[in-house]
Amino acid sequence: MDDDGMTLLDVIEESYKVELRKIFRGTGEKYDIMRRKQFWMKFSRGDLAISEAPLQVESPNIDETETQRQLEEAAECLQKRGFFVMPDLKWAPEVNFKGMQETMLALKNDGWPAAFIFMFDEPWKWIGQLYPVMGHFLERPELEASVHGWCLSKPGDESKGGVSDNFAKPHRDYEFSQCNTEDGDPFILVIWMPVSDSTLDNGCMYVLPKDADADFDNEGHRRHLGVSRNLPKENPDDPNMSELRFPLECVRPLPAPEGSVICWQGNMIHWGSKCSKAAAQPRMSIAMSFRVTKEVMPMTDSEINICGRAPLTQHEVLNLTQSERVSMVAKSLIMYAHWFPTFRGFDPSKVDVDTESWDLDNFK
Ligand SMILES: O=C(O)CCC(=O)C(=O)O
Ligand SMILES: [Fe+2]
Repeated sequence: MDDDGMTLLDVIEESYKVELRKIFRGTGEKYDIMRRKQFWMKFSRGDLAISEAPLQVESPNIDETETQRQLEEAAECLQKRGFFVMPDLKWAPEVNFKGMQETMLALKNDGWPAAFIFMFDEPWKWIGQLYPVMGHFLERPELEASVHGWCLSKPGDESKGGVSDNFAKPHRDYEFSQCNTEDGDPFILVIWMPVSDSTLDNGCMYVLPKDADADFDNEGHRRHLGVSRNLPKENPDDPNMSELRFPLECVRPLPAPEGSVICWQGNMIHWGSKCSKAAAQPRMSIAMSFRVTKEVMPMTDSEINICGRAPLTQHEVLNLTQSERVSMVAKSLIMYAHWFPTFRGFDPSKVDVDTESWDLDNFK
C-alpha cells in the first residue's frame, strides 16, 4: 500500500485503463500505432485480411424451409427456456474459422487480448450476416457497440494470455428491465459464437434456463444480480470456491460446433467453464448483443454512453474504419476490465514499433 491506500496492482490497473480510454477516444501515441493496418497484419494467419473497401456479405438464406424450421424451433426454445443454439446455419460467404483461430492464438501468444481479432474483417463479415437471422427475434436489430473475444488457456498456462480466459463467475449481463419489456419479451439478446468447437472439455458456456430461475424477473431482490460470490480462501493454496444462489441441479451446458449461434436473454444467469488439460484445442469465441432499433426503442444519452457509441446498423458494421474498430475494442476491454485487469500487449517493446518500413500512403 502507498500513502493513498493504493496497492501496486491498483496503480497498474489504473494506468492500463487510462491507456485504453485514450485509445477509445482516439488520442495518444499508442492509438496512432494501433489504428494502423500494418500493426495488426503481422498477426494475420490463414489469409485474414484488413480491407479498405466496404465488406460484402450475402447472409444465410433464411427463407429456405429448413432454415425457417430451425428459426421457429429456436424462437420456441428462447420463449420457454430463455436461450437457443443454432448449430448449422449456412454462412455466405463461408467464414474462415481456421484463420480466426490461428490469428487469435497469435495475438494471445504475443500478449494481446484475443478481442483484437476485431481489427480484422472476418468477424465483422460474420456479424454482418447475423442481421437477417436476428431480425427473426428482434425488430430491425442493431449491434450494441461492445464486442468481445475469448481464447482460453489450459490450467497452468494462464500467464501466457489469461486475459482472454473464460468468465468463470455466474452472472447476469443485464437486469431484467434493462433487456425485457414488462411482459418479459426481450428487446436485447446476447449472441455468443464459437470460433472453434466449444466442447464439454474445452470451456463451453453454461446457463441456468429461465424456467429454473426463481429470480429471473425478481429485480428488486439482492439475489437478482448477486447470483454467486467467490469465497475467501483460508490458505493461498486452497482451491477456488464459490457460493451459488441458484439451483445447481438445473444448469445446462451449451456445447456447440464452430460457427454456431448461441443466444440467451440478457438477464439469464450464465458463465464460461474452464478449458481442461484434456482438451485438444482451447475454446475460442466472440460475443456481442443485438437490440431492437433505437428508432423503435429510443435510448437515452447515458444508455448510449455505456458502450461509447450508438448501436450499429448492418451498413455501419460493414463500413467500419480501423480507427472505429480499435476504439470499439478498447471500450470493450474497459467494460470487461474487472474480469482481467491487465495484459502484456502494452509492454513498451510491443507498441514502440519502428514504423519506417510502413507504406504510409496505405495508412487508414
Ligand atoms: O465466454 C465466456 O467465458 C463468458 C461469456 C459471457 O459472459 C458473455 O458473453 O456475456
Ligand atoms: Fe456475460
